[in-house]
Parts: sequence; C-alpha cells; structure tokens
Amino acid sequence: MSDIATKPRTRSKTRVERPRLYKVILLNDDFTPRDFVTLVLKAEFRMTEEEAYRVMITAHRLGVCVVAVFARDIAETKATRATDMARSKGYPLMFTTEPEE
Ligand code: TYC
Repeated sequence: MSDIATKPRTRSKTRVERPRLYKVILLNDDFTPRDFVTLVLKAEFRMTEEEAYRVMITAHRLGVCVVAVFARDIAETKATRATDMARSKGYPLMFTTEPEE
C-alpha cells in the first residue's frame, strides 16, 4: 500500500482585512457664502444646522475640516456631489477625499 501522506501539514488562515475608510474634507475659500456651505453640508451629509455650522466655521478658521468618514466609493460620491452642487451655483467650494491612516 502507498504511504503517501494525504493530510496537509500546514493549516492556512484566511485573513480578511477591513477596507480602508476615507475622510471627506471641506476646504475653505474666500468666495463661497457661509450659508451656502452650511446648506450643502446639511443636504449631502445629513447634518443638523448646528453640526453643519460647526464644520463650516472650522474650515473657515483653520482652512480645512474633516466632514465625515466613509467607505471609499461613498466618500468619493459625496465629495463629488457636494462640489458639483457648489459649481452649479458658480462657487469654488471644494470637497476632497483622503484615506485614513
Ligand atoms: N470663507 C468663506 C467666507 O468667508 C466661507 C467658507 C467657509 C467657505 C468654509 C468655504 O469651506 C468653507 N465667505
């Protein structure tokens, strides 16, 4: 009889990595009205008036503010939609995305 070993000598473990999350970042500019920035934040990111104002004023004072964190495609879609909303009114408002550490 053949005595070829049939049992695997090693066990493999499948490790599933969590997909990276992406930050949506609001950039300040000198032209977009504060109220419009707040409006976009409420519309696209489902923020309350108070949350939207706080994010807007932080970007206004510091230059940038993290709006929220999502899976990559959701972050990109929301950043694009929010930026397009401003562009359709002629404002230079910008939302960008970047991966979390
Ligand atoms: N700085 C703008 C102003 O004074 C308002 C503003 C705030 C624009 C935040 C963009 O991300 C921004 N009208």
